[in-house]
Amino acid sequence: MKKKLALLLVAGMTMASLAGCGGSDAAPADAAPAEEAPAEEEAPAEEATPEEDAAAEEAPAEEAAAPAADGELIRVGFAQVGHESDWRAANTQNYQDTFSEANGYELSFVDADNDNAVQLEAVRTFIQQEMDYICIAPIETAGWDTVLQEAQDAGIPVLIVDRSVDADASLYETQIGCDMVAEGEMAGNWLAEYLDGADANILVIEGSVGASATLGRTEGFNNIAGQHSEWTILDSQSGDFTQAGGQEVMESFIKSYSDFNVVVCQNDNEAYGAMDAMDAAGITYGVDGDVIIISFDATHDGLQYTLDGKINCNVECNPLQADFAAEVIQKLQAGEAIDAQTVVVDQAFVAPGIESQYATTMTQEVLDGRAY
Ligand code: GYE
Repeated sequence: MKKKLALLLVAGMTMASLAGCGGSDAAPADAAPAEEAPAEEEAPAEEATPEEDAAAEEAPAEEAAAPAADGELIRVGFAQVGHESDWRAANTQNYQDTFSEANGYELSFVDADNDNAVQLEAVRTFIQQEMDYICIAPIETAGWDTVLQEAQDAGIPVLIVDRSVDADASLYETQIGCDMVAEGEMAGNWLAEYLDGADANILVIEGSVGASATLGRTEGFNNIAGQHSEWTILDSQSGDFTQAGGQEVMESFIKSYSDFNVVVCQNDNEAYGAMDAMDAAGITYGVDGDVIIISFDATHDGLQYTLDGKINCNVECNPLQADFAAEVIQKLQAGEAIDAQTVVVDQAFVAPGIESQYATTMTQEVLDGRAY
């Protein structure tokens, strides 16, 4: 299973690179360090030792980095959103595994706890510390121009990772992440297919206000909802991408609305909270229940609920993105051109018994292959 996982991940990474780079020569997950000739050096996953296999499950994207020109570690500052979700925990772990000293990096990690001011301060501290590179997973899209200009003036390349910013693209090197609008559209297209013309009274538990993940998923879902006059979006409130937030919003929805048949949760943790609230209120959900649940992220636990038929459809967002950032840094180190954007490719999963042209039907095997 682990070998299969490693192969799948390599295939996924390559696909993502191709998708993001328009078929460029982006190195796949286990390619050789950037300084060396790439393709021939690939180590096939089948040859991995059991230990390497285990490592692949935890940190599939890890690759040995070329050290800085002077032989010193490459200093990377990472201003992370926070620790609001299982997705975030997996993303953080992936960065810490990939940007390790063994791989040639010194990673300075700041958890901004979903606080914009803390995140801006972290970036300014990285500038003062003269980091070689700064990675920012922006809490919100807005408010970045000034600090990005400061980084540029200091000559420090910035990588915008996971989420995106609403700033002049000349102020940063690249953006790496999932296509959030496409994720929202995937959810909407699946729902249209599943309902097949039936009415929908929809409640949306959004992610954090102002985050590109929230804005994009909302926009994408609304693009499809706009094509369905038989759908009504009753309400849409932020659950902050947390389980507690999802529960709180769902509890208030239950007080305000008696007639709903779809709940869209913009991440898995919110879905857990929403399910708790519906359990407490005696509302049934999932394939055998009254309410259809759509979730995003497709983390391991989220997919367990999908396999169990509690979440009807779960749209993936792959948190294992650090290798793409490492690849960009290696290319910049080598003076090579980089792509302005890398789109990490996602898919959707549906509960057993559901067949969909937009999604993969969950099986135990799919769940066993999920590393996060
Ligand atoms: O969906 C959510 C996390 O930005 C894609 O942030 C990320 C989102 C993810 O808190 O679980």
